[in-house]
Amino acid sequence: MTHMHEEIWSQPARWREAAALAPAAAAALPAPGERVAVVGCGTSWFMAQAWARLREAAGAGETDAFTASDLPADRRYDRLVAITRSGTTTEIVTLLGELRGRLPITTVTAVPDAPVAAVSDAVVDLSFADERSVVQTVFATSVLAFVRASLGEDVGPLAAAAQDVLDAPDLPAVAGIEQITFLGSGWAWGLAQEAALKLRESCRLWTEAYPSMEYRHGPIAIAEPGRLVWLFGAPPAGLVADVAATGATVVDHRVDPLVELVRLHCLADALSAARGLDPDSPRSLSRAVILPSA
Ligand code: F1P
Repeated sequence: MTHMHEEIWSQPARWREAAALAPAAAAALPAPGERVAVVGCGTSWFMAQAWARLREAAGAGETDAFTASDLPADRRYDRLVAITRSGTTTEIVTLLGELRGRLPITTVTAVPDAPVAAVSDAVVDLSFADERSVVQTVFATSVLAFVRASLGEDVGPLAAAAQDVLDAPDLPAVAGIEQITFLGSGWAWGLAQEAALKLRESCRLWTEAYPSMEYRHGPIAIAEPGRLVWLFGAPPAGLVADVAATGATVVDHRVDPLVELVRLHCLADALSAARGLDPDSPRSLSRAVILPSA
């Protein structure tokens, strides 16, 4: 059994732990109304995108998300939030070092004594959700469980729904499917991008992701039999029929997008095994990208 498998199946318990942490961690998080930039790389960037849209939707304040290498230099924020499982990713450590002292920095990490801590003003310790697999699953979703609890949501029903999916995943048949596109709107778009990344990393599958309303603006041109379109969250009017008309398979469960990401994890687990791949050590990837100094 792979580490990724164990980590996927640990998610409901870790989400409950993450939610329980929220009250004590409140002082480290942006205050309501603060203008916030959330940064990350890879999976953590997609979680940053979801966090930004969730925070704005909750009315907690204007929030932008950037990859750590691409924060516009002239933007003014009240606080920077960084998400990094390893706490060692070069772009994160570099950016925080540059911004330290110019605005408060909160870092959410699985390794609270990693180099990132020295360039942060506050650290949210999610070490209980650290992972041994290179491919991230439980750390990323625990960050969002923590965020949602911090924004006042009851994570208990989400954890229960995730457990139901793990018990009976109801996976789409993907034998013979050569390409999958993931679609989502609002905060679900970050999760659609994460779903696409997960299958690239763990299964070397050709995947793409778009905001749902963008799909008919070009990407639908590749939809055809043998390809699959997977919807995260409720789709816009008419989209399912338009995709079905191409002959592509449509996956449309309409459950909470975070719970749907767990179903995707189950597919990544099954498909990587079927393809004889090791998701714990995927080709060309490492736990963190640590670049040589220029
Ligand atoms: C982020 C990350 C992962 C990716 C790969 C390299 O690391 O880009 O998302 O899957 O393993 O690292 P981190 O900053 O969250 O530790």
